[in-house]
Amino acid sequence: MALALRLLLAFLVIGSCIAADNIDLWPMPQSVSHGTQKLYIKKDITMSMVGSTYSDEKSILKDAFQRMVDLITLNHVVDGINPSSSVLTCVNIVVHTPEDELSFGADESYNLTVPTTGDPLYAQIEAQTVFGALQALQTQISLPGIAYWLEPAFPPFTHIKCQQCGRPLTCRYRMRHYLPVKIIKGVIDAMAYSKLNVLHWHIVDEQSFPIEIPSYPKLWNGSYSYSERYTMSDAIDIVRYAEKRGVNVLAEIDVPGHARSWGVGYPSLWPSESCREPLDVSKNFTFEVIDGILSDFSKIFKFKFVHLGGDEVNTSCWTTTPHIEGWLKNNHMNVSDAYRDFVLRSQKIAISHGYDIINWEETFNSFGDKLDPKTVVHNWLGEDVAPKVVAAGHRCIVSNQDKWYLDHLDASWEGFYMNEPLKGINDTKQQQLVIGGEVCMWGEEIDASDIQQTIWPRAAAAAEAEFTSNLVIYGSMKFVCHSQILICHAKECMVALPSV
Ligand code: CP6
Repeated sequence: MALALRLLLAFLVIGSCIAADNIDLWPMPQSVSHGTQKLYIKKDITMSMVGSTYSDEKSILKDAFQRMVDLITLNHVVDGINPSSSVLTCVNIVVHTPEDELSFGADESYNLTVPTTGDPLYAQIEAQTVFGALQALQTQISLPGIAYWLEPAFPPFTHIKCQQCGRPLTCRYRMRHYLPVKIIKGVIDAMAYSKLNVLHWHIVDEQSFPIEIPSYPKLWNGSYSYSERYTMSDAIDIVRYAEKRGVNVLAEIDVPGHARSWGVGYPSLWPSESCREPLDVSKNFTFEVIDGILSDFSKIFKFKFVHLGGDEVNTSCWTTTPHIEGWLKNNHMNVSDAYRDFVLRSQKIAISHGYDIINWEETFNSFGDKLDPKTVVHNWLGEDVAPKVVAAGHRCIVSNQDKWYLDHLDASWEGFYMNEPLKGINDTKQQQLVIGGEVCMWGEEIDASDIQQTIWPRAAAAAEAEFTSNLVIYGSMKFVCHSQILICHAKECMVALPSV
């Protein structure tokens, strides 16, 4: 019944609209239509929630609305105009479910209608979840006709419908320089503008272990410096900040490679003083530490998934360190077996803390048949892997580095726009296993001073390509994905900075 009513409503509204021509929105929603009469916004525009079953106890909508008003005032204050035509005084937001947890696959669809008549004149947002309503507010900020504060604007009657919107891209930056919390929040703001909905935070890498882990308090001895650290409350702050903008935070610990920094505080995690990665596979302590980290993570990072890395593992330290070599022999294992067992044991630990797992594609390439079937395989090397992953029944995130790596500074935004994450996947069921696309900003090339201008606008091109590609570019594409920004830390890049 509810569905029938919704369909009827959608039909009536669309039926009464004029087709969209030249409205500038990015990413472009599924459908947009507008008229030609001028519209003004009242300076003290208010928000209401008449008809909502959602109560906004966490103040998600109220705060988003305030941000919208602040942005519009910041950018477009025009004094001294006494509007003679329509003035928008209120935005009524109808959310149909009380849920306020940002779950994976949350329904972010919305309808946004901005009429030009009515007393009082109010815009109406209708969404299934508060996160759909957030996306609608974001669209409303971006509307050319509305974005001009008390200035005549062109789209009079505007109706926007977004079904699959909200969405998805997974960008990530992983940084080889420490990024202050404020900078990360700035990236999250910009992600929300483009409707990217997952921040993939690659917190730890070879060169730096910047996050506080109460279970193993010496781990962050491996940070660059005392000031280049995140406390638990910084992490909670980031997660909460992101959540309020409809962005999930996917945390990564990259094991067993890329983990040299762990041993600064606990040297027994290294195979030896002279050979420091991958993590010592032969010691139970290694897995106790992983358990401690994931236990602490589970109190902060509430997203359904955790990323366990698994890429670029060079096992030569395992065969050249006598005690590990002996352990391998006693257990009748070669290094490939040990790599596989390391990843699978880490997966079990993460699952015991309630997480679903994401691993980089090398794990699939090396022992795909042994991976937990729920594992999401994260592509990065090339275009030919995703088809194999989904044919094997695994879910996949696509980040093919030939087209979608932001740290390839010469890669153009057109290239980001044109990437086809479903290339080579023709079966509809298999296409649905591609749960996301992710554009990647690794930290070697950027620091706090230039991360934003390096990520954007190319990440926004990828964000829009995913939304609308079924309408605009790729006939067959239906793509629901999520967005991530990967942050990680590496020291070698710091030498590239001019010394002061
Ligand atoms: N760091 C880690 C990196 C990369 C990976 N893992 C990487 C290497 C080359 C390219 C992109 C990313 N910098 N820990 C691989 C996933 Cl082109």
